[in-house]
Amino acid sequence: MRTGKIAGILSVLMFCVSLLCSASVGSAADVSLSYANFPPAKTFPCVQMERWKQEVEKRTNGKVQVQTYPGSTLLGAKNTLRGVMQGQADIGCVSLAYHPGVFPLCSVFELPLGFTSSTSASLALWDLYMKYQPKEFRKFKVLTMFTSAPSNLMTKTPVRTLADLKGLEVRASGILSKILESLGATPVSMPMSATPEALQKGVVKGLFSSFEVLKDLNFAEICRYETKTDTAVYPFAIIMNKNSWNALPDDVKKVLNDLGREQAEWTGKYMDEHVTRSLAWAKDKYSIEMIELSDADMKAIKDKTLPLIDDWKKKAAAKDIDGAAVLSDVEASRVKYEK
Ligand code: 3IO
Repeated sequence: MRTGKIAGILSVLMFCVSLLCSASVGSAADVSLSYANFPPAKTFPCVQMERWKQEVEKRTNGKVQVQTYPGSTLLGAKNTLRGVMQGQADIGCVSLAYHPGVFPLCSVFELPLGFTSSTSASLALWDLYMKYQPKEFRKFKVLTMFTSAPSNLMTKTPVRTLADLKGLEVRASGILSKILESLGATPVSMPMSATPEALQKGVVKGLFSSFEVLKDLNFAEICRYETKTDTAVYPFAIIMNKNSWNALPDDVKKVLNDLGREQAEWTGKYMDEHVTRSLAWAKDKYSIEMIELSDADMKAIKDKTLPLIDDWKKKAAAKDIDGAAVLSDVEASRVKYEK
């Protein structure tokens, strides 16, 4: 009887304490934002996501809390656009090349424009976005943008000459698939998140992307041959649901706006350093072979992919975009940031 009474009082007390705790946890953050990302947590789009979360939580003194969902746990590569538009996530990461025709202006970055680093391409992409505020993003608030490092071939069999590439099934996306096609390969378009299985099953014999995935997705184990082409990058956008954005207090909006360019640069630098680290790791662990093409093949890549720039211009013109002006702005940025 007595112990029963004490136990009763104790449980009421503990219940009150738990109520207090959950109330304080609930009020610590005024705003909670969900952030969907398609590839695995170790990859660079997710590393930059965690960095952005940390910075936002710090700079808003905990007023904003960000819940991150890597590895397609909230939205996958192909449904992030719709998911963020419909509010299934507040924020999402989009690889523009997965949506041909949807981004007629910013897809310019999928062309072989001669960027040699993710840092310079990311800053140039952000500048282009800020200058043109293209209507392809009108349904979203764009928080930041960045690109991969220049793309290279990672294959199961050696590609020592362009002739070795003929008919080879290689995974890419968007205009980068057209680059492969113009070089004689058989491109298979799919998101990066579908690539491990496609390589495993032999649906593709290699991929065309930046080298850091040799480590982050362990592709070095299956793709022992790496052929340097240093061609186009993959552009990315971090998009936010418009209603979620409009509901933010002004001071929070300012923090997020101030972070846009800085995040683009941070991600570019992280990527460039990580490519170097990943290549060293892949050499050490799997003795990958790095192959350089002949000068003649490198020139052939330039010549064969040149028509893609005109194709892009025509498609841009159909959407009332002055492609020549865009290309000359991007070239000016390239020169400025590659110095
Ligand atoms: C990429 C996408 C997801 C994870 C790691 C990555 N490294 C480079 C990319 C670029 C890209 O979107 C792609 O599909 O190759």
